[in-house]
Amino acid sequence: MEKKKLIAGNWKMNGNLEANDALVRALVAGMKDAACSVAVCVPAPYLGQVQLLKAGSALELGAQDVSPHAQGAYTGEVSAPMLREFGVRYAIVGHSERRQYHGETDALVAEKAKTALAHGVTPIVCVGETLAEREAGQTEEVVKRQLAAVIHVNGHCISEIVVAYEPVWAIGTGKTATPEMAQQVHGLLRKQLGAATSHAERVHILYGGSMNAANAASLLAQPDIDGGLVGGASLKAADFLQIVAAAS
Ligand code: G2H
Repeated sequence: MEKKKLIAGNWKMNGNLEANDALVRALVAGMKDAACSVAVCVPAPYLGQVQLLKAGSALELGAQDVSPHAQGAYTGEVSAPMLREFGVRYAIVGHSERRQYHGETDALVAEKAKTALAHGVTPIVCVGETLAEREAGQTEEVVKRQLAAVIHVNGHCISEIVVAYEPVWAIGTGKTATPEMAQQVHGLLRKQLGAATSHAERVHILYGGSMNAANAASLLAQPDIDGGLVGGASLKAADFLQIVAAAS
């Protein structure tokens, strides 16, 4: 059976009660015929709101981060069991903005992925090279190192993760990797997964980085691009729904 594509919106630190209401209602109404899976990863305070708004629809809920700990004295953290109480299916881990602004290391990202999985939340593990790393010819080495950190912690249940390849230089910049550039890295990641698990074909490998209504179809046509992690274009229902249509 062919794997459905997955389109996940990453709202980042955007939204408010009124705008979220309009956006989620429009998504729910507009995705009725979608043949792909659709999720929105929303800021933690809005999880309850979006959980209620999406009730009864196929829209899945995601968080943008998760604690490496299940509970305890960790001020400011949100745990995977808390996320589950709000019906959260996915949590982004290791987004480059968290690696860059919050000093998240490969080891921390792996711990977050492990804890999420243990509590029934699927981690969307982000990997990607900076412009300097690409120009230095280090793309393969960087993404493999980032993915290996997670695979080695979670070797037995690797098929339960989602991987997102997000070249850092393409994030929010309007510059997109060409479909061929993205496919080349996705192919490498698939091969790496294949060396670790017999389920590599089942793993969704998403592309992220200025995906929009105009470029989605050509990216999604690549054999190892199983969906998208969409930032800016996920904040407008019409744009996001066009990406969903391109994946359906
Ligand atoms: C990459 C992406 C979403 P954007 O961060 O994860 O954002 O589509 O705005 O580049």
